[in-house]
Amino acid sequence: MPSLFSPFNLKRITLRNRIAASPMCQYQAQDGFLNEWHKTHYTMLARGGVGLLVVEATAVSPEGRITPGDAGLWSDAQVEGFASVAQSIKSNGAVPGIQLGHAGRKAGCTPPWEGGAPLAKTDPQAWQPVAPSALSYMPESPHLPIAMTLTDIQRTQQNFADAARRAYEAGFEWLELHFAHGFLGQSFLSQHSNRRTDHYGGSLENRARFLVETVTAVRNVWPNDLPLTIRLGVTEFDNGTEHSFSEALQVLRWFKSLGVDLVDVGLALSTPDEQVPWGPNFMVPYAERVRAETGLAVGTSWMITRAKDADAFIRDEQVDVVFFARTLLANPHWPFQAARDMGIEQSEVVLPTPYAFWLQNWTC
Ligand code: 8CM
Repeated sequence: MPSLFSPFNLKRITLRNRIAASPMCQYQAQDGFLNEWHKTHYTMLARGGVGLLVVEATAVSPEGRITPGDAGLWSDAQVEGFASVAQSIKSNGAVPGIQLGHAGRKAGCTPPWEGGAPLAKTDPQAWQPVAPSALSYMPESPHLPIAMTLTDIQRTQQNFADAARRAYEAGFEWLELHFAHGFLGQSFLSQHSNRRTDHYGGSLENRARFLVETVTAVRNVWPNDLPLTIRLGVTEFDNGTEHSFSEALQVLRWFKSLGVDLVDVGLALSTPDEQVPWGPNFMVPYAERVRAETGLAVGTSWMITRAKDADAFIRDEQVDVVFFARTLLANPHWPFQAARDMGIEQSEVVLPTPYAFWLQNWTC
């Protein structure tokens, strides 16, 4: 019977357990380049015992950054820093994953701890965001994104493919495309942000076209024997919650036919008015339905903090992996503590010997 501490196989990859570190933006990069902050941070998380570690949202182009401090893989020169991080994650027993994204109309902001608002137009670091349509996320924002031309769309899809190739060259073994949280992919899918009248807007098939073509472009460069996964916001928590959920299921079926292996079931966050029903484990029922109705492997996150809950979700085959974020920031050794709380023998949990010895054997 699977449990939180059972291995998980996907393509040629085996995770040592079902605990995954969610992509968590650090906003500490410069011009997209990683540095010592990232190396220490990711090494620490990997050493703590997670099975999968997904490196933070990494922009596929400079204008796709959420903030000026985002990680980026839009140039070959950036590969080296990522390779060093991937190598460190791997040598500490976790599978190195990476999330590639483009923030679309949510690009060009200050980090959350400085307010998260769009950069002032006079700020030398500011840039012009692009989006499916010239509609801002905040209704009365003076920062209107520019509607992408067909050339912009094709270039951005090529940016995704090029960044995926670089991620592979850097040694990553698990790829997540960020099509959630109101960023570019999600904003093409949502009727709230996509008002295009060409073949990228209107019907579901048209609104999904940007995502489907991007997945196809990435699939062509990302090796077939490594997991290709998508974080998709599966529902807009507004008057059309069920409608957007059934649309997402259809999109996921298309993704499956293109060779996508797993969905990281996320939020849409398409408009500031969404009434997200925050609460412990609230996305698990959606993930379970995605798994049952598409046959895709799934993971989810959001307010899952208790090992016993996570273990039950795996055991009951509601999800295949569980993504943790703040829980791991607060305690990178949470996997070890979780195993202990569940009465699991040390041999089943990966903790480096110098840590495990003292934690297991020092009794006074
Ligand atoms: C950053 C800010 C806001 C989000 C995010 C991120 C990074 C990754 C992600 O979601 O999946 O919603």
